Amino acid sequence: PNDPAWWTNAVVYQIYPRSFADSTGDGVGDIGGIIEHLDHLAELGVDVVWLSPIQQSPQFDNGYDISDYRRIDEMFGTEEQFDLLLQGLHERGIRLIMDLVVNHTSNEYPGFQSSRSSRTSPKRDRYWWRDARPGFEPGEPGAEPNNWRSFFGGSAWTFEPLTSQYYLHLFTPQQPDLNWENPRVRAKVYAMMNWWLDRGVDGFRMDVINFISKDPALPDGVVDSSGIWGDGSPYFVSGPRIHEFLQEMHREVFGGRSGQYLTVGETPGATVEQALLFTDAQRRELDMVFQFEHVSLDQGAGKFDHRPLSLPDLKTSWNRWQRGLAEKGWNSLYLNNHDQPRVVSRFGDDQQYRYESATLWATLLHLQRGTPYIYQGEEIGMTNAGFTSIDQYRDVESLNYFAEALEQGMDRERVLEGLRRMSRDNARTPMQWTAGEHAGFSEVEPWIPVAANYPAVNVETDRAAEQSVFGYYRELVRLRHESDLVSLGDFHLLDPGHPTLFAYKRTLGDQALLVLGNVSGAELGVPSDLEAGSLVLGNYPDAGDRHLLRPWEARILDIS
Ligand code: ISL
Repeated sequence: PNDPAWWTNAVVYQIYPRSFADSTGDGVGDIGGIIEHLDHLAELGVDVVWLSPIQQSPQFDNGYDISDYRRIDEMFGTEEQFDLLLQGLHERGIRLIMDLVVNHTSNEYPGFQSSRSSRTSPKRDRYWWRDARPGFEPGEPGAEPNNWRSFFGGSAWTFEPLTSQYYLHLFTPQQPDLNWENPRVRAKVYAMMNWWLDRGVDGFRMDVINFISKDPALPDGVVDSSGIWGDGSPYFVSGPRIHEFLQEMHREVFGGRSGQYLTVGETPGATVEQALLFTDAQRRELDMVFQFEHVSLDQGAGKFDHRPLSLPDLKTSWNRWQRGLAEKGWNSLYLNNHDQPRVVSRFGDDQQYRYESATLWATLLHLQRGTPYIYQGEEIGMTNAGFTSIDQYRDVESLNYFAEALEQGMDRERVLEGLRRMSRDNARTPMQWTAGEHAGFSEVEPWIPVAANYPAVNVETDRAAEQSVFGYYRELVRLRHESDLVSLGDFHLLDPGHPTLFAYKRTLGDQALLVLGNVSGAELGVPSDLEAGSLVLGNYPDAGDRHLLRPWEARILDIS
């Protein structure tokens, strides 16, 4: 068989540049700030950095709305600084992957400006323009071409009086969707990707890449609880030509290249079966995808409607993904990113057992088969923001939801409670470097408030502590690098129905590891058939009692 791909024992670190480190004193993180902290990444031992978008953008959705795909936004620094960053990473043996946002552009992208200018613009067909619904006056309420709801509230269509038609945007009106049916659109995207690879980057994280192929009929979706809006996802999630487009992209961008690249697709709503098609190496589409099943288990009717996580549900879900991508395909492993609340607050205990629960979740994630992703701040156990007032929030999704929910008569405190739990801003507060002013992120007031716990939770304090989250992550990264069993071994879930014990085995040849996690703040008896092995790594200072797991205790045991 072929040698395993280089990324099978790699660990990726995600940087959200505006919240990482501010080197210019304007309160916003930037490339210079990343350069100042390269040794932090090298010491953690990661192999790849994924940068959230730094290209020119009006920043309506924090850079996920790009207006010039080949330029660094001034707020993040200069072209030279970008090249220095790339060089600094490469010197440390770290690869760099860029965010590729090509389901949509910014509405300020020149191609969209031309497209919207007239019905006969040569670029008209690069976006989705449609007439009003038959029988309605263009622009009047209910006249949208279909009933799709946008992810960030309201209709997915915006009326353009200039030409009396509507354009499609699955996200905000400032993020019009590109029409991938148009071969010119695809050719432009591939040329741009090649341009970045020629500049030296090592691959891409592809934003909502499974949304790029839409059913051109754009049919109405089933109406949701609002009674107005419909769910268009059956017509754009893994749409009719998705595999054709990804195979074409692979051919046109990576086909003639011999370097070591990484592609990871963000694929909300993807099933295991679809993920297998995306990541089966023989199909030449993507190396791996981010799936969303495990981060949807604590949601009810919508994202802000909380329900408690059932551990058996999580085990069932992860097990299905581990088994489904065992022979072919590959998993990416994550609990955090810039869109998700912090795992230690979400599924752990961010007070008394912050260290223990942060390292427990790290263990359960990192000992699986797949490529783990660490989101900035996760490696020191950063918590949710703890915002109590709406004017602390910045995220367009959160602000739109707040306005819409109040308008619908929802109780203000309940809405704020939903945001406190689930807002994307929980992940976007400034990186906490020190106990000093503004957490060492900036010399001035940052663009978004620092979480109040920074005097206790910060890189400097954590790294000096006897029990350091950073130190523990470092061990997990080292294990993956050193052990074929960790990177390539088979996964076997144990005790699937247990409400608080998470147990699994990894096996490769005659080697075997047992992973045990107590997902609770109470002591837990170890089932007698699992009282085995010698401790490889654990999150308590001593091996403890083999019959008993302490609160949020995690153990990795050699049972070869
Ligand atoms: O966080 C979400 C909203 O509840 C997700 O649905 C998110 O919108 C989805 O995962 C797509 O995310 C990506 O594309 C968005 C951007 O806002 C996110 O930051 C990005 O990760 C539009 O580009």
